[in-house]
Amino acid sequence: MPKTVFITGATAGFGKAMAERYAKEGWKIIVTGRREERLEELKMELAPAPVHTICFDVRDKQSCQDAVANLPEEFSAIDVLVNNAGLALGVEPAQACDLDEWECMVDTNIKGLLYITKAVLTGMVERNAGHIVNLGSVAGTYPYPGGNAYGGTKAFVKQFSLNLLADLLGTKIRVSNIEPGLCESEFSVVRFRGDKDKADSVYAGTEPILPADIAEIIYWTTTLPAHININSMEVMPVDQAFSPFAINRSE
Ligand code: NDP
Ligand code: 8X3
Repeated sequence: MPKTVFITGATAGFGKAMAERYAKEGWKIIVTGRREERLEELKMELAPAPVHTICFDVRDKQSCQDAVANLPEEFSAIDVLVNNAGLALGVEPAQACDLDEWECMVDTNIKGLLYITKAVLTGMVERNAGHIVNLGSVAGTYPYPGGNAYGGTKAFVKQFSLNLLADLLGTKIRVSNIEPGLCESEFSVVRFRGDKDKADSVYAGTEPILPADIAEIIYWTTTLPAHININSMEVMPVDQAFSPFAINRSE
């Protein structure tokens, strides 16, 4: 019996690569995002794999609930939920940030993840089976200039994932928080509000992680024996590491 994976934000980057990875293994795939034509292209690319597309914005609570409630029967028993849809907007210091952009990150990365999780969790608990994978980030652990609200949303994802595990003790449901570092996708294009040159400069001269690498890690995480749970996994390219504390010197 093929398993079913529900991937939010599969029109680009990690989500698209995950859809390709799970399809290769014969899974049933539910893919979501706001760009309908990209969802249709992905469905065609993955054919004849069983793919169900749902076009909606994860910031809309009702749409999230409807997306899960109205799944066709053959896709309705979700084995793996990947809460992947998310974004960063800007790298300006907090004092120069746009409050609407902060709200957008909170609404997408936190509230959207909560809406989908709540909608899917009910069925997982009834079936006493399932795996929720959340896309955190190294930005949820390590502060950096300009990380402000984005890092804050990913710190929420980290703690919420751990707290879910605490609540689900005694069930067979698994929860994992995958925390990537520098990965090349549309992430930086979105972060720099469509400025492709600025986005490219983030990855220039270095070897970032690619979406297919994250897809491989998440596929592995969700196909380990059922008694094993990866609580969290921090993943950075070999070309990325840490810096000393910054110190202001007035003289
Ligand atoms: P991409 O920008 O390539 O993809 C983001 C996906 O999220 C798109 O499919 C987009 O679809 C979807 N999305 C964004 N906002 C919404 C929304 N409001 N409603 C529905 N879908 C939405 O980024 P990545 O693949 O790199 O990022 C995926 C996740 O991984 C994010 O949560 C990100 O924070 C996290 N991450 C990324 C890292 C990186 O360096 N790339 C590192 C660490 C974590 P559409 O626009 O069609 O709605
Ligand atoms: C994305 C990684 O370091 O650009 O979550 O914030 S970082």
